[in-house]
Amino acid sequence: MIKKIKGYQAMARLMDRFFPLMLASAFMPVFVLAGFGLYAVFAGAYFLDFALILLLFSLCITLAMLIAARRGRQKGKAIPVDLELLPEEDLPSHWLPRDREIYASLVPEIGDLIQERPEWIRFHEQGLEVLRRVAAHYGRSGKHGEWAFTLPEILKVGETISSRYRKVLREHVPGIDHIRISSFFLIHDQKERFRKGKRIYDVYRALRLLTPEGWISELRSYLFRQVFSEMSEEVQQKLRYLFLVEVLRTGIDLYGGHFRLDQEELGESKAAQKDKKRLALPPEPLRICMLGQVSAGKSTLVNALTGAMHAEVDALPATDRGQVYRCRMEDGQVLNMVDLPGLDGGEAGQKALLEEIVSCDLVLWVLRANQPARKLDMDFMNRLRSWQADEKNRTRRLPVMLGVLHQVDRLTAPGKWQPPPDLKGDSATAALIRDALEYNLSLLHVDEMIPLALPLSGQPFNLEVLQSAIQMHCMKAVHVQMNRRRLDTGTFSVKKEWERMKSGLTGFFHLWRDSEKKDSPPGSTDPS
Ligand SMILES: Nc1nc2c(ncn2[C@@H]2O[C@H](COP(=O)(O)OP(=O)(O)OP(=O)(O)O)[C@@H](O)[C@H]2O)c(=O)[nH]1
Ligand SMILES: [Mg+2]
Repeated sequence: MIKKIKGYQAMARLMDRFFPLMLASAFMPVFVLAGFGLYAVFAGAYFLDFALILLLFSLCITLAMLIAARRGRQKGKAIPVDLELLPEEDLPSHWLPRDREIYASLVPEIGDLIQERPEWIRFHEQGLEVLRRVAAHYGRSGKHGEWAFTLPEILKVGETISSRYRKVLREHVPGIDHIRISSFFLIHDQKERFRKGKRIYDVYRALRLLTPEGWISELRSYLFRQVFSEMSEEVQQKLRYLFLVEVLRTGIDLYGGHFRLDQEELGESKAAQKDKKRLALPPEPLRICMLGQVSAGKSTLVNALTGAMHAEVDALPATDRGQVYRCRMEDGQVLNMVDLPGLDGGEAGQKALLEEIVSCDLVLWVLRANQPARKLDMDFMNRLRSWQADEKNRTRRLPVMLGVLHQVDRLTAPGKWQPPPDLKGDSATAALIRDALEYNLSLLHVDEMIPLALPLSGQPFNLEVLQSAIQMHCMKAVHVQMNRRRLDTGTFSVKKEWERMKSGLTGFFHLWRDSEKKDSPPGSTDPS
């Protein structure tokens, strides 16, 4: 709501004819009143009074039209632009006196150039013209002299101008952050629509001016036309000027040989860059959610992954609400492990789970190997797919789905569990696990499924394989998070975050609880 109001105000500030539009709508009640007035004229026989008032109003309107026409004629006139936007002390300190002289001599020329008021679509030609003039000042006036730089340099020029211009726009154009380009397009489309029937409309208008409704509509359409001429010429001129000044400054850097000096990334060692990344604010932790039916072994898995007994483990339904365990990987990357309540088929529970799942980055979908009933899982998967198919969620990525075929030790008779040395081998247990994997994969179509056993007594089976699979999928999960955060907030730098997270995910996947990290030496596999 606040954003909307801000956008509204910004439109008003940028478009000097925005308020007249508001005024026009205020005339509507007057128009209705006019109908009643006409009735009163006939009913009360006020013909003379009416004619006099009519005459007076016609005179006023004619006067207003004359003024408007005069303003229209003046449109071709030059619009003065303040050329003093960049004072001497704001010029780059690495510029030599010669650069400053060139700058000073070219700024007024930019003032002249923009008086041609080129269409925005052809504005780049003026940018090139400025570059040409700078090149000429630096003695590069030969054929194609202005192109005396390398391809990476020109790309950098574009990048530099864009980033500087962005800053300039924010400084000089009030509310630019709150106006969507679509608003301008909307106004432009309206303008085009009005243009088509212009001729017939003009005749109709002339006739209509003889009636009181005519004046009002005329006044209203006049106001509309003013609004539809998009941003005011003054604002446009200011924007053109500021852009060309940025081109000029970058041109001076380029031809004056300072361009490299101005690039902060050059001269900075790799180690310094690395330190900078480490100093940056911690990125939002990846969210890994445990999903699965009641007693599938989610909490046991959290404990195994974090190497400790934190999550409540019970044969009876235990996790009645989501529990978050903040963990760290070996290299400092933070993860949030979310232990969710089991899928129990209840509508409220399913809804709550869906909310959790669509706002996480990686799902560990825990399936108890000896439980063939998969209806709850499949229903939930269908719910997820239809959530994504919904038009408003089309641009959202679903989290990475990693299936965990858990408690595979229960596929064998009690007391008979022997971890198979090779899952591809001929042993009966390996064959059982393969069948179960195939069956569950065919039902759920997750990205990958890893068999696992964490028997109470006995060694964990395949835990390292699961850890590497998580590690491998973490990169994809980062993309999911980028997408989610971009759509949720729209205010963070995808590039910066990606770099930060990527660098944090290169270490070996081994988790421990955050609070315990203080006591453990870095890289320790023992959480306690
Ligand atoms: N044999 C065997 N038992 C397991 C294994 N993993 C978990 N269990 C047992 O299964 C039961 C349920 O485990 P939990 O981790 O509490 O299951 P959960 O999915 O968190 O359950 P809810 O939170 O109630 O949804 C516990 O008694 C565990 O000890 C396993 O790999 N093998
Ligand atoms: Mg649990």
